[in-house]
Amino acid sequence: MQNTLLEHHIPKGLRNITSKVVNNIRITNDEALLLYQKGEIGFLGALANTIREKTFLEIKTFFNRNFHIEPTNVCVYSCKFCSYSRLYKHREDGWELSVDDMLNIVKKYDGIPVTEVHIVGGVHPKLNLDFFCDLLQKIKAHRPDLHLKGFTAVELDYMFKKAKLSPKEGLQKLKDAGLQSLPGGGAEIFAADIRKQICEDKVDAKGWLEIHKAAHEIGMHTNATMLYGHVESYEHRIDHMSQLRDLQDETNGFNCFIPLKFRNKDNEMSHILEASLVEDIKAYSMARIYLDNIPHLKAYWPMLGRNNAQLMLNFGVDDLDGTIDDSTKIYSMAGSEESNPSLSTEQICQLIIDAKRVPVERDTLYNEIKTYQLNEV
Ligand code: V47
Ligand code: SF4
Repeated sequence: MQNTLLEHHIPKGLRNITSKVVNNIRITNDEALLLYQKGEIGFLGALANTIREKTFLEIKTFFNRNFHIEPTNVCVYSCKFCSYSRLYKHREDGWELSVDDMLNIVKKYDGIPVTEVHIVGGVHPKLNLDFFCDLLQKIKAHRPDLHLKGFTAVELDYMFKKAKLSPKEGLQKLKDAGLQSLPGGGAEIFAADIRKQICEDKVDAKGWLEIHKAAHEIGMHTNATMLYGHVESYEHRIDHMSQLRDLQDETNGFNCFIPLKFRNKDNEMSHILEASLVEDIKAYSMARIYLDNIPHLKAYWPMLGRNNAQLMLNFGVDDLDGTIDDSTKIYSMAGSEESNPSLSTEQICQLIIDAKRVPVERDTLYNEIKTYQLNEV
């Protein structure tokens, strides 16, 4: 092992694992569990940061300019952690946008240099594959340069089953209509015993992974998430990340991993205390240490809060997502302190610079658009 400062602080029992991590050797699930159980945050953070700076992009820190469209919050499913969905039977609480409504949202950004639209919502029983193909085609026709990222595997699973298409056939149709990549939502925690407790009626782990695999096989990149800090254990988190690491070995189609902190406001899991900041730091650091084949680790600031997202830049994170400046409701409704998530390019760059990193605007596929210097912000 290199003779680094780190060496003097290695906790008992973690010397071999540390040596593997700093030498870019993959760690096993048992080793990850030991790190989770025995590593304190300074140590885990130093490891995660070492990997991030050595293997992934030194101190570059990415953000993009994007906006979100949420077609509906009506949902046939009943995930217990969800503060956002309104069941079909309570439709008076829900909204449902037409293709024209959504096109009007896109038109609001005419002349504004956004590069991506992120389209995710509830699973409405009446909105089908043809509706979304029509939407994608119309957005593309209006603004061909906008990258269309959309639909969680949960929405896709429902759409494809209704259309009686395989994931590959359904995804090909969406791709032909203009879809370019998939966000990472709906993964939660893969283990069946946890899904049974928190989201028993939607697509299972096998279905989620099949859809992402099919997307990778037709040339789309996708993201992956993990909802942490509720009823799951460290073992469940490692099992979740291990299924992602295995698929990534096969397809290399995941661009980034996003740990999503469970927020407890106004949902059926409100009695569960939210994870502490120490646990957040462990979740992010461990993700960077364990997922040696997923290039980017994103802190989604509207959910984590901008200050904690900034802090994570020292714990393996190299991406803060976007300068979202519209209404991303899913987190404000679940209790994030970011009740109106909006950060200008200047503000996001300042957060990054204050953490002694270099802000780089990227597109969805992490092509670099512009590196910002201190005096430009
Ligand atoms: O799957 C729902 C999560 C996800 C709560 O790919 C909650 O770039 C915390 O996946 N507390 C959807 N989390 C959002 C998502 C996402 C967001 C930003 C960027 C990307 C990307 C993906 O939101 C759901 C679920 O895991 N979620 N309710 C809650 N109470
Ligand atoms: Fe529906 Fe998604 Fe909410 Fe689950 S998390 S109830 S699938 S909107």
